[in-house]
Amino acid sequence: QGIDNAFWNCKLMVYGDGIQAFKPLAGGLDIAGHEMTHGVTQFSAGLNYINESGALNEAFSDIFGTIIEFYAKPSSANWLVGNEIGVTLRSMSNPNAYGNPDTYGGTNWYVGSGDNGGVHTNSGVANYWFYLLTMGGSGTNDLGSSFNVSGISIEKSRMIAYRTLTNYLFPTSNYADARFYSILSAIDLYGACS
Ligand code: 0ZN
Ligand code: ZN
Repeated sequence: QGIDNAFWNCKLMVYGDGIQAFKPLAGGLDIAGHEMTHGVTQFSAGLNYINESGALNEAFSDIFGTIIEFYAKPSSANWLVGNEIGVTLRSMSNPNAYGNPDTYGGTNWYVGSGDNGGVHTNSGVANYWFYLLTMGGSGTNDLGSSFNVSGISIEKSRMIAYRTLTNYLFPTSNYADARFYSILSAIDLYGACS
């Protein structure tokens, strides 16, 4: 009671009932998906919940939480995490809007020991990866590299994300590993040069 949060404790999920702005957290489909994905990650890649591996762990929870929302509620689904409970915590389409980075080492990239090394902050980079892969987009990132990505649809992007998480990543995987193995997963699924 009186908790504005939800978590997976390695065995079970806990959902707060929300205090003022927060409605009961079990009411958010993306939140439930986020917490359940922590269980999937624990028993597959086992990403350590600290620093870059922890940021990837967090991102996969946001990614599958959002995939579940799009699957179950296609007409109202969105790229925000938590808006169904009255408070938006993160944006996958624009991580900067909530103080998180969209670029590795870019604006808002967290260096420090809080929040297990910024796991809920640096997740923004992989969240934005999944958004771009799905929806496409173009621009110049914080490091001055321009990009132009054609979205491949969530039906395909979710397969790449799931294969990366469950077939390849391991407890100490970092962002460079995620890059390498997500490309490998895409090749496995859709062919070289796809
Ligand atoms: C975290 C687990 C938080 C937790 C950890 C709670 C240990 C108690 C013991 C997670 O599953 O990664 N909860 C999610 C989260 O992103 C819940 C979201 C999906 C609704 N929490 C963030 C955090 O704890 C954001 C957040 C939620 C927050 N409620 C808050 C931030 C209240 C500030 C105040 O940072
Ligand atoms: Zn989480």
